[in-house]
This record gives sequence, C-alpha cells and structure tokens, in this order.
Amino acid sequence: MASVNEAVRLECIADMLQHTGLDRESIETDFLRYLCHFMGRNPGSEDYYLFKALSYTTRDRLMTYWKETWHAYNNQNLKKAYYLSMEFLIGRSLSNNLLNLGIEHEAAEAMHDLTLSLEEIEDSERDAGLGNGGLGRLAACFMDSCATLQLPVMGYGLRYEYGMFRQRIQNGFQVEEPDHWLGTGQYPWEVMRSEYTRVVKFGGASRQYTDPHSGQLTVHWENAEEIQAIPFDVPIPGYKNQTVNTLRLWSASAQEGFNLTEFNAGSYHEAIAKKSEAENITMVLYPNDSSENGKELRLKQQYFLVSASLQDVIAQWKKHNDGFSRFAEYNAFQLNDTHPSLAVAELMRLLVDKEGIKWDEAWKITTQTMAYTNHTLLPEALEKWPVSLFERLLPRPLEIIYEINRRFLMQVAMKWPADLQRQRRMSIIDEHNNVSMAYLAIVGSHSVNGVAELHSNLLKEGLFHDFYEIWPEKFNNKTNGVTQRRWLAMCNPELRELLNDTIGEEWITDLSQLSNLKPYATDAGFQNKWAIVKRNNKKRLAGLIKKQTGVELNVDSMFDVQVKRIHEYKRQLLNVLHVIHLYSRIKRGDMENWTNRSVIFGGKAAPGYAMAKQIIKLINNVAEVVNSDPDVGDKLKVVFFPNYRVSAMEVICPGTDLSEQISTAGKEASGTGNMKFMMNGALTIGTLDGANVEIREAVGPENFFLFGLHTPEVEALRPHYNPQGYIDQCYELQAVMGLLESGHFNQFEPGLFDDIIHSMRSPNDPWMTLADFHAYITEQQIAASAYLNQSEWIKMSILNTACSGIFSTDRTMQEYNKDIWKLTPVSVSLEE
Ligand code: 26W
Repeated sequence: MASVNEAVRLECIADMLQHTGLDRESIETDFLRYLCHFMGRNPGSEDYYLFKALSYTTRDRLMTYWKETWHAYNNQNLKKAYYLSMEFLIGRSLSNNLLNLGIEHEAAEAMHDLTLSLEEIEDSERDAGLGNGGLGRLAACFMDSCATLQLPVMGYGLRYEYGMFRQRIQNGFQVEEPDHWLGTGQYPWEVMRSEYTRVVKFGGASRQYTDPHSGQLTVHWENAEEIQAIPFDVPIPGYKNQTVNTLRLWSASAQEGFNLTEFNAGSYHEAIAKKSEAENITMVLYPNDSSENGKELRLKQQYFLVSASLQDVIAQWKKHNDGFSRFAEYNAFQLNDTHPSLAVAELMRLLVDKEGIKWDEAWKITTQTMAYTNHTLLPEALEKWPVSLFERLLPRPLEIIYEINRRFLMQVAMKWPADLQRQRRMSIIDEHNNVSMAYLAIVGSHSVNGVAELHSNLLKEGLFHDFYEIWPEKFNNKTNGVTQRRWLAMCNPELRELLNDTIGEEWITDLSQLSNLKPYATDAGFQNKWAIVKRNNKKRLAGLIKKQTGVELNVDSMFDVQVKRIHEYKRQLLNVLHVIHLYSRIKRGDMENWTNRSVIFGGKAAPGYAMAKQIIKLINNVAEVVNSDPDVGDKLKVVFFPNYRVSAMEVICPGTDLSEQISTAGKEASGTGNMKFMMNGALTIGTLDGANVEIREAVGPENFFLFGLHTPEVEALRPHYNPQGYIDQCYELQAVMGLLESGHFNQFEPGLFDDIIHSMRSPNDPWMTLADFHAYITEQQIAASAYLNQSEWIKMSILNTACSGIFSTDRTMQEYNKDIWKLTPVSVSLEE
C-alpha cells in the first residue's frame, strides 16, 4: 500500500468534512445527488430509492469519523477488544445513525423541503435480522454503547444472506418465509473490504513432520478445502462523539480458480456445485435459539467466523509488532456464548502451527485474551459436537482440543487425586464422544460471566460448579442492559422531549440521570403530560396492530404485552391460561373490579419446535373466539402480532402498560425486553427470574407485580410435582381447563391442542405452568385494580422509568471494561 504523508491525509479529511456538511441544505443537495445522479431516480420515486439515497448521504457523513477512528485505533499501541458473535441483531440503522450523528432534525427538514416524510423513508428500511433474539440484540446494543463510550471494540460476525425468517400467520399457524434482507441491491451501510480477505480451511488431514533444517517438529493441515472469508464493514457510530466503530461481517466465497482441476477435467457441473457449497456457509442464519446440535453447517459457520476473525486480528497485530510476547496485553476476545468458543483452539493453532510459538506460551496468551459469556441455563442449549464431525471437518483443531483436554484433566487429577467421577464429569470430551463447547470455553478463558445476578449465581452453584471449585476467580456477573439511544431516545420521541424538558438531555449518555425524575412522580401536572405521551404511543401501537391484524384495540384498555421468542420456559401458555380465565369470567358475568384489557403476543417459534408452534396456534384460536364474541366486546381483546422483530419492538415497548416476564424461575438467564419496557414506563408482572430480580430491587417491590415460585422452590417441588392437585384446589383453573379440554377453542380442529394439554398436565412438566397459575391470576387482578387508579398507576410508571438507569448497556460495557477488557477510551476529535 502506498504511504501517504500526514499533511495530505489531513487535507483529505478537511476536504471530506467540507463536503459533508451537517446542515439541512448540504443534506438535501447530497440526497438529490444520490437519488438523481447515482440511482437515476427522482423525489417521486419508490421509498426504497429514497431510503437508499438518504442512507448513502448519512453514511458519507459517518465516513470521515470512521476513517479517523480507525486511524486513532491503529496508530497507537492501545489495547483493543473483539466481540465474537454468531449474531448481531441490528434492526434498522437510518434513524439510529441520524440520531447518533445529531442530524435528525436537519434530515427531516431537508426531506420536508422536498415534500417527503423522513418517517416514511425510515419505515421502508428492512431490518437487518442477523440474530434470533436476546443474545443477538444484546450484541447490537453492546456495539452502540462501546462506540458511545469511545472504547476501541470491534465486532466480528457473519454476513448471512438470509437473516431471521419472516413469520406469516396463516389460519393461525406460523409459516416461515425466507428473509432475503439484502434485497436485489446492496445493504447501504456496509463497505466491502476485499483487501482483508482471509482463507479458512475445512477437511483434509493433519500431518506431523520434522523440519529438515531446524529439526523442529511441526504440524501441517493438508489437503484441506480452502474457502475465502470476505469482510463487509458496518459503521457503528457513537452518540455525537465523532467515534465510529466497526462491525466486521464475513461472507463466504469460493476461491478464485476454485477447483480448476475439476473444471479442466470437464466436471464443469461438479466444480460449480462445490462452489455454491462453499458459499452456503454464510447463506442462512440458524433460526433456533436453543438447539442446533450436530448440524454440520452450523459447526462450519462457527469455525469460519472464528478462524477468519482471529487471522484478521493477528494480521493486524503483525503489521505493527514483532512477535507475540505482548499480544495478550493488547488484545481481548469476548465470546458471545459458546458459539465462537472454537476460538480457544483456533488461537492455539495459529500461534503454535503458524507462528511457531511453544505450547505453554501460546496457552498463556490464549487464556489471558479469551473471556466467555454464558447466556443460557437450559441444558438442551449447551452446545456439544460429535468428535466424528470434528474429525471430518476440523482435524487439526480437534487434535488441539485433545491436547488442551489432556493437560486440563491432569490439573483436575492433581487437585482431586483419584476422583475419577469428577474427571469424567469435567472432561471436555464427554463419554459419548462429544466435545462440550462450554467446557472448552471455560478452560480456555480467564473470565466466565453470566448475564444477571441470579443467573451468574446459578452457574456457580449448578451447571459449572466443578469449574467454579477449581477457578472461583474466573467467575463473575455482568448484568445485561439495553442502549437507551435506540430504546428510549429513538423509539419514544415524545417521551424523549418530555424528559429533556424536565431533567435535561444528559440521560442520553448517562442513564442514571433518570433518577432525577423521581420527585415528579407525584406531580399532577407532570403525570398529565406523562399520560398524554403514553396514550399517544398506545395510539401509534394500536394503529400498527390494526394495519397488521385488522383488530381494533381500545386505547383506554390496559395494553398487556408479551413479546419474545416462543418457548415453553418463557410460558406464553401461562399467559394464555390467564386470558382464558378472563374470558371465562366475562362469560359467567363475574365482572367485579374489571379492567378492560388488550393482550398482545408476539414472537417467532423455531421452525422445528412443534410445541412452540402449537402455542402460536392456540393464541390465535383463543384470539379468534374472544374477539368475535359479542359478550366480550371491548372488555377483552387478544392479538398475535405477526413477524415480531426489532423494528416492531420500537413501536411496541413505548405503547405498553404491563410487561409480561413470567418464565419459570431459574430458567431465563436475564431478559432484556423486560428492561426496554421498564425504561418506557411499563410496569412488570413477573417471576423472580433473570434480571427481573434486579428490576424489582431497583424500582421497589411496591412498583412491581411479583408472583410465583422462587428458584429453590421450583427445584424442591420438581420430584413431587402434581399438576392435578393444583387443578383440584382452584376452581378458576378448573374452568379454564374445562374450556380448553372441551375443545372450545378448536371446535373444528379436534385434538389440535392435546399435546399442550398433556404437557401441562404432566407431572414431568419442567416449566410447572399450573403450579404458578393461581398466584399469577391473583397478581394479575392486583395489577388490574391498580390500573383503575390512573394517578397511582402513572406514578408507578414514572418510577419505573426513573429507576431504570442501571439497565443501560453503557453501564454493562463499563463493567466489562473495568473487570475484563481494561481498555482506555480513545477520543476521536476532528476539530483541530
Ligand atoms: C443454536 C444454539 C443456540 C443456543 C442458545 C442459539 C442461541 C442460544 C442463546 C443462548 C439464546 C439466547 O438468546 N439467550 C438469551 O440471551 C439474552 C442475552 O443475554 C438473555 O437476556 C436471555 O435471557 C437469554 O435467553
């Protein structure tokens, strides 16, 4: 690469800045230039073109800062962190980038001058749905916070051609449709960087040989298939701070001249088929958030991400450094769950095989740089890969895992001599010849964290107890958060203005400032303003629901919302039982202390998760019966919001009164939807699970609707759980089960809900839905009565927002940084 002198570089920056003014006129000029010159359209053309033109205009304004940030990070010896994640659930970027650049108003005015609506243009952006749920969205919030905190953190992920499937509801059933989110064109935010292409190997065999000159024993990974990883960079702007961090997404591509021999031998067809097989690696996101074990392509994706990213970091390192003795001082890797935990073996391979570093030295570097975050307690979600699959795809990394395990088990034996049981329990390779990715991650990392207090404690006491006993110092907690830029400032503009007028704007970068709202909680004038904002947000949500489902909601009813992946442990079923209970009350005329409600569900079921799909069907059937019953009218409405996604949540959480967080205690690692709702002034009805515990602590028990068994009670009950006993004791539950079992909600679809009914009636029901039913409907009635006293409710709503300050990912990232990464913030300033 040609080296450019510093004066020229600075001149170039000055020039760029001059041509990308942040004022309305400059935005308008550039927008028109893109629209008319670059794309050959005009302001009357389809929203898609308008969106692209405005996105390019915005990206241009990020570009100077982006270059400068890159320059600042790479021209200094400073420590950097890399967030390795199979998922980044980014959602839309236009409105977010305008907000963080501080040019929302200017852009809106520029569009207005052209008689266009910024809101409509923003609305035409497709979600980048490169994630399943909480774990992927958390990664996206982390990226936003790191940029705002000016932390030198880079994200590494995969550029899936197809993101999370689109969910259509047909006759009440979920139907999955492919989400070709890139469309026919390009994602306007990304920049392809082919100069940083890396090569990733699969298959072949590992051979040892002795270097004839040095006599050194080395290992070669031979006859492997080689696949190119091409990086696409997405800018991640901080909030009004001139920092733009990078999310680098890898796309798989067959090498140029791929299989030329086969090609030349006349096997044209086979050669091309192999090419598309290579490119399959980043074709589609696995739409499953609990198990995808044993799927060859998934393991390939994981290794592809890890190998390309580590090679990238090492290549960057070698540009500025000789040798690896200080590598661990300057680099940190955070593993987002076990999905990228092959990084442990891959870093060892690169250091030992490629860089010629001795095992012990390489192991020190690896364990000092790697840190692992666990996001789930569900045993079925713990990744295990058959050794046979490794032998076929990743022969050399497998050898390295064997060696890691051998040395590790020696350590175990040393600590607990003759405890063979324990050695067997802790082995990275289990008795069924599966590689336990969690154990590999723990052994190879210096930090292991859970994502809420309760969850981190349960890891130490349960799942990872043996490991905690060897290395108590590794274990720590980092309670999740959400970014208030997207989840309050951007998605709730009316509340943002009210907050700004009341307590100033500082909360946007320091969420603890929200506590200054507390004195206003009982101020009648402020309560009034608060109520108006909430009502407007409910109108907006009702409008969207009407458009999507045709169901009309009464905005004065309580908006009771449960949106998240459909999973038995999250207990959407318990919520449905409550709905049926309310319906049954209406039918029998039991209307004492009644509160009108609109119950809103949303969420995707993994395509292969039959029970979750049945739950969706049940919700839709119950909705059908309830919404069409003239006895019910406005008293109760039920909707299933189709295709729940990031951009939907941006409308849903501001318009919610009651947030449902009702998982079986001990099962939800943290939850982050719970935090978005709280921040936007919803009250929570929930179990003592995940971060609910901390939410309740923060807001005070009097402002939280708690119910249900606690974790130890759940575990104590499990061996003698008797669902029939709960039915016998509770006439409301008898009524509900009576309706369900009589087929009232599946009159023309006999037997449809039998599996659901059996699962709830089973003494082995792991989620113990019926055990919490009575407590749940009791607490729901308390919430309903509370809603009748609007001034009290609004007070609690204000307090929920006021106490949500700790649930910012700014706080979370500061904790990761202080305890794990230890990076120094870098300020990027273009003023001089
Ligand atoms: C395909 C295998 C697999 C297994 C687990 C894919 C994805 C997972 C994730 C662990 C699922 C997930 O998203 N977990 C959620 O992570 C959030 C962020 O920490 C937490 O808030 C949620 O409680 C947790 O369920």
